[in-house]
Amino acid sequence: MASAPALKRTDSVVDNMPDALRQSRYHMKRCFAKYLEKGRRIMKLHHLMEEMELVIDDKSERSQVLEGILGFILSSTQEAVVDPPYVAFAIRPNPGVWEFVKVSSEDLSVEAITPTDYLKFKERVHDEKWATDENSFEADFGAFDSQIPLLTLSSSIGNGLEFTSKFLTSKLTGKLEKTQAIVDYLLTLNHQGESLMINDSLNSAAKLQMALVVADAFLSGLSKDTAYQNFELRFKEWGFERGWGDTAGRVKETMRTLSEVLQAPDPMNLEKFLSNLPIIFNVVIFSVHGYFGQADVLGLPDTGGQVVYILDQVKSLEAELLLRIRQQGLNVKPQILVVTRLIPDARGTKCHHELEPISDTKHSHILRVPFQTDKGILRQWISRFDIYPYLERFTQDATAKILEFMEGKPDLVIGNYTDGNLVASLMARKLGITQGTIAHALEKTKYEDSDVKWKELDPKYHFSCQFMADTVAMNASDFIITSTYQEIAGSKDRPGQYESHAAFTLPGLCRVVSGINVFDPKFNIVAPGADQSVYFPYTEKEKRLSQFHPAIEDLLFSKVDNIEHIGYLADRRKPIIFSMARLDVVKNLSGLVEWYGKNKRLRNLVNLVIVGGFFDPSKSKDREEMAEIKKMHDLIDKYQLKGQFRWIAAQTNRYRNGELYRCIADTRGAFVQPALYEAFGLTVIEAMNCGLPTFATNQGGPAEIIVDGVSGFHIDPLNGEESSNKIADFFEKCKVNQSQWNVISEAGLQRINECYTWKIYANKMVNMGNIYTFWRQVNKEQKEAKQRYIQMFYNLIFKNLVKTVPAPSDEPQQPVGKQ
Ligand code: UDP
Ligand code: LCN
Repeated sequence: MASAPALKRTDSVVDNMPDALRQSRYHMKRCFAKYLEKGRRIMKLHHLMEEMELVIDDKSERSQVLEGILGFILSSTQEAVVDPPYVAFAIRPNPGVWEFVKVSSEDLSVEAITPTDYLKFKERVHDEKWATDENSFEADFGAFDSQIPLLTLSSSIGNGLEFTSKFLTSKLTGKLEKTQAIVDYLLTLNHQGESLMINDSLNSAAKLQMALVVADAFLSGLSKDTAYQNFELRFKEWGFERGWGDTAGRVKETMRTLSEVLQAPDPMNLEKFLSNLPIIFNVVIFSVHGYFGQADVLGLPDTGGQVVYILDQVKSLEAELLLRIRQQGLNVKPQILVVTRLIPDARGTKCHHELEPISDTKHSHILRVPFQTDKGILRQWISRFDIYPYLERFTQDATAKILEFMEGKPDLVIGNYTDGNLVASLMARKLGITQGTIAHALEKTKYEDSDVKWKELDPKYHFSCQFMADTVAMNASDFIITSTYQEIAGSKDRPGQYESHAAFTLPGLCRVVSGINVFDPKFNIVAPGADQSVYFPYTEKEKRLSQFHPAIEDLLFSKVDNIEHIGYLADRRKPIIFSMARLDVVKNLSGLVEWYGKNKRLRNLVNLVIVGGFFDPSKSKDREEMAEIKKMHDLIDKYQLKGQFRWIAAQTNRYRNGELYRCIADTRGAFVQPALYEAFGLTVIEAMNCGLPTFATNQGGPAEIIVDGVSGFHIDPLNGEESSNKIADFFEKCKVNQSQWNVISEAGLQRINECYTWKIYANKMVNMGNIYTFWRQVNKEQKEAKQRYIQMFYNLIFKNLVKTVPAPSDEPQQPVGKQ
């Protein structure tokens, strides 16, 4: 599209559009007439453009029309609804920012409309009666958020913690009495009934401030290393309890920070003080669906990166809690419980065991609770799409087990994916505890028009349950963690996963006129890492796991076909391009094989190795996977790949996988992640951690992980020719200049260490747990009102929808790949 002048910040589309249309009135009238030709319908941007091309077939005339504001408005249009004589436009000038207008095709007049009106336009295409019924059900979660401060810039979305500290600071600023909220909060802190930080004798800001002055003078006389126990009794007399620090030095620092906050609050000190408070000891993490285990589960239906993420998260979180608790001077053992479903038909995994300690942790466990029905315990795996009928009972059973195991309430509950987040919301509500939400991937944006077409899709996916559950959880949650910006607010051209819940409609069921606001400070981008004891650079020779080398040599280079590998590499001197994923359509491994097959230059330069799925389609129960397996075999034949391509079945040993990435790096090869869409993409950071130059999809998370051309490369999964040439160009350059490869390898590692480590993650996670717990307290009344509304929504809408999900038959379940 022609480069168009951007709208001025203060100008809205509705102000600019009339002039823009007027300037090209003749062509626009014809265009609108064309749009109207097919009657009511929803059009995407490419439809609008295609039909415009038909009307204005002269290229230079067209570019003239598209120059200026009109081009800008059209390029920002996500969607339009034709409803003669009107065309309604949903325009997104910036991430998270939407404007809705309706244009009359008769006189090209433009009128701003509300999101509700726009949704009604959409509904009319699918269910006119419902759309025009004045009493159709509308859900408005935003109505309860009038007191919630919102971020203003698109670029700030996802920096919620920083913003919350600033807002809290403003609430506490002014007279000393305004800081009473902190004192009241400190008075509530305890561990198993034993007060922490202060006791009732310091029940006002003035008393606390005085006591801090006295304590500071006293601490100045002690050496920094003096243990807290040495002055504990004296502090108790002054009203202080344990939790300020383990040594005089640390206590003094915490007290100074609080003194400064009481004197004149500033966001940095407030965040520092709240982050270091002893608030979180016991954490529950829900990951309900799939096979949750520490071995032999990856690649099983619905079981992928989420499991890897949570196990690594637990290790880093426990280490962070242990460190903080020690520094707070407390002798408390933190507990983290990952709660999942117990599956009696465990298919060779440990998913039928109730309790399992988590490796490399001291106090963390997996707790498995079965799904109960009227007929007893559900034995088999069921797809995440069919899981809704079991969740309420599961929450009750799990809550009872958790309370028993932890001997009390957890301090924080974190949900994962739709099912885990719903369960976390129900439990958090019941126990009155802080809740964090992690989606990994929301399903809604993966299917075009999945909301308005819900009736069509529901029998297979039960999206009505899923979207309602997601909306409940994201509204109930105190904070939301995402791996990337795009997960919240997308990119310039594509709406984010959360953003797609801002306003949507399920005609005949519910019009969500305000589902979530991506400018809400509950959103935080906290990217995961990869376990650096497993995924470390290929250059760290002394750490390399050489015991795996014979097996990897066999995996890559033996000439036999067996159940673990097929195909072979005739010229082993060539570098290897490598990919590893579940064999889902969206992962596009077959796409990569095709690109490679078609690109002679690339084939001459490198070999291709793929890890994923298995080779016999008749053994798969998943239709998608079956088709992918067949496609892979066809491609091997079609492009005569024998001798240049090795296909290895899914691998479950992460230590050996780590070494495999490094062995690929030894060949001076690269990792390629060609997914049609990837929410985050753990394999991308695993490969980069091993020093393997990485080419990854520009659709989704990897586009943020990699800085194109600096720490790796972006590839367009929809343009195989361009992508395969980009890879070939790189290897050609490396042939001429060996150092090219090292430059990208090292920059990839640098990027990881700066942004994608579990240490950074765990630190932020505990800070969030602490600060949002305080925020929750400060915002108690409003939160309660919203909770009531959410509960009503859950009871009146969600619970009815659940009844439409059929119980599984005795047939083996149909696994559906998880993106
Ligand atoms: N993985 C594996 N064996 C396989 C395929 C994948 O161990 O055959 C691991 C991979 O190393 C990564 C995870 O499974 O840790 C996949 O996570 P990712 O975020 O890439 O994708 P997801 O499967 O969650 O969509
Ligand atoms: C789910 C996905 O689809 C991946 O993109 C993520 O990396 C994984 O979860 C872990 O968050």
